[in-house]
Amino acid sequence: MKNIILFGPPGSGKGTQAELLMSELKLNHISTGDVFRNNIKNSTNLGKLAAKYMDSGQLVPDEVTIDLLSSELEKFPQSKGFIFDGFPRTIDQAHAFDALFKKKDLSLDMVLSLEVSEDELVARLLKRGISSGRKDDQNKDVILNRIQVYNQQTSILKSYYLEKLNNSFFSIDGERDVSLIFNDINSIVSNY
Ligand code: B4P
Repeated sequence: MKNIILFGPPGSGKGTQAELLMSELKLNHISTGDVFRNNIKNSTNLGKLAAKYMDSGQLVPDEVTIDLLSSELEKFPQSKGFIFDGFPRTIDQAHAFDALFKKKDLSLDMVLSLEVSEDELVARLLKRGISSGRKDDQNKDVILNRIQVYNQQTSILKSYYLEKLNNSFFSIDGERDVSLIFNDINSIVSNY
């Protein structure tokens, strides 16, 4: 079983690389952002709540996101492993994740951290905003807020996992062609 966290700021390519890795390794892909967006699309209570935060670039509250992650894991009891994309995003989420893994007797194998400059993140997200219809990608202030939230609440997890996993934390230059980034990720994962 392989459990991998794809880590990085908004627009760093987590979703893009997770899709490629999922088809290569036949792992389950859990993207908290995708689950929230599906709930918004279907106008569920969770979707209505999540939209209030996502539209302005804030994080959805930890207790909601942690419960969601836990129930997503339950959906795949026979899984060969998971790619976590967009979770954890706060230190409390990371602690809850540790507790959940311990309870389920699972282990985290590696964290792959995509490094991309702020200018490139803004450019990518604005570009996606034109085609995707995603509200949080259409407004530069919201994008800048998401990056600020990342810097304030999420980036601290790099040192958390670096200390926790040591040799299994990998920083990857995410400011290159999608296929070059994937080649690096694939070789890290296959040599692990
Ligand atoms: P997410 O859905 O996780 O979205 P993201 O961070 O914007 O996207 P990602 O990094 O996956 O970028 P992608 O590959 O798509 O989160 C959205 C919101 O949900 C959050 O702001 C928050 O409100 C909420 N949320 C989610 N998880 C949460 C949690 N755990 N706790 C609380 N709240 C949570 O790439 C972006 C664009 O770049 C795409 O258009 C892609 O085509 C392009 N791209 C990718 N790689 C490229 C490359 N190498 N070169 C050029 N372009 C590239």
